[in-house]
Amino acid sequence: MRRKLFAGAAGAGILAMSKPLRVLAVEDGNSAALGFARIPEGALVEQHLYALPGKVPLIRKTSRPPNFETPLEYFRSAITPNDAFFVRYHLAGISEIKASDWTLKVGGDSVERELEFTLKQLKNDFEPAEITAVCQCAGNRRGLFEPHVAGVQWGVGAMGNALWRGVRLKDILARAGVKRDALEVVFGDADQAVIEKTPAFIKSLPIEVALDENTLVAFEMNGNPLPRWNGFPARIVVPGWTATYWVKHLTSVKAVSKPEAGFWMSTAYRLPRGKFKTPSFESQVANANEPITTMVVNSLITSLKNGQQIPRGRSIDLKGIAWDGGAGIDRVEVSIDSGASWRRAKLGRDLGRFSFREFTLAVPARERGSIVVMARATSHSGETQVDRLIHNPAGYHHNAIQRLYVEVV
Ligand SMILES: Nc1nc2c(c(=O)[nH]1)N[C@H]1C(S)=C(S)[C@@H](COP(=O)(O)O)O[C@H]1N2
Ligand SMILES: [Mo]
Repeated sequence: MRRKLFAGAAGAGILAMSKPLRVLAVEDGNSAALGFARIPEGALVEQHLYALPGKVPLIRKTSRPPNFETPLEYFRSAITPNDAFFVRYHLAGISEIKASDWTLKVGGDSVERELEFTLKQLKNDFEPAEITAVCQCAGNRRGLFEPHVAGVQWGVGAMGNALWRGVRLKDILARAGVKRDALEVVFGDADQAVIEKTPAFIKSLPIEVALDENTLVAFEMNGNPLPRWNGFPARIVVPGWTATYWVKHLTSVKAVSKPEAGFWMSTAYRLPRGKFKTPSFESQVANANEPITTMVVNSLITSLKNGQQIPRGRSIDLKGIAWDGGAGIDRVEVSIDSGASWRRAKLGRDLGRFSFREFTLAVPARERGSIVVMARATSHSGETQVDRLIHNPAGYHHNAIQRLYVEVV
């Protein structure tokens, strides 16, 4: 397979190809504008919109590796457009793979036989499968953590929701024959570290999650080939699980009988044990910590900005999206009295339990003064958003309830 680096080799790479910088208006991604506490100095203060090739201007966090966040306005509908979908990479060297050169290798000590598939074979020889699912970085909203934690200082847009289409990973693995001793399935690895010591981006999933009928090797997103920044030509889609497992530019799948021990499993993307009620990735649990797994329930108000003025007698039009780790959204409640009382918002069309779910509620603005507006999502499993942030060292799972102030004038 031929590979070409397109983003890391030269510092000028992305910059040279991109449209000119545009300064982002303060309110666009600013945490205060979204009703979260003021962020530490330097964290989200400097934000610029920047257009990678094939993308609309996104909020730039870092250029090498490319980390770009989706602006709020694109979350006003349940499906995130491909050209506005966020971009997250750990390593600066990203492979540019030609579809005609690409193959997927299937192996590992827990398969009966090694196989290799071209894209054409995957498309022609397997039953197609599709699912609408949220791809959310574990560190989405990290920049809103107080106290501050290190890492990419994401605002609210390190996520997106798309219709993914491809084939089931379980069907691919079945061709290779999975042995009884299979413990995990390991995914790699197309990115190249520019600094040689950085370990390759390799992730694994528990065998039962890899064999779940919803876990896909996807080639399409919203009816088009995956954008190159989002994993062209193929990526893993693990509905409900945080996006760290959604390996892009997938080239290899291995069923193995021992836990994957690389840095990206053993050290990165871990949570203190027992802090969250998400399922455990049992073969990877250590004394103090365990890998992050599924997403926690969350919501985002997309129709209001902090400090927005609303004429008395009009209504406060509350709109937003809610999502969780796969139970599906049961309800979104809204409060306009700092959480003293709650009323149910109307839910939008159900695109499946892994999708964003829109919500709306119009509340009459009867009296002058400032109002605290909050939205709280609850999943079908009864999980609800937290009042206070659950702190953890790497800044994952921020699902504290948003508080926006609006002025009725
Ligand atoms: N090849 C590759 N795949 C990857 C990553 C990466 O660095 N390299 N990062 C993961 C993480 S942490 C996230 S949040 C998602 C981001 O997906 P996106 O860039 O399509 O939005 O990709 C995942 N897959
Ligand atoms: Mo991530």
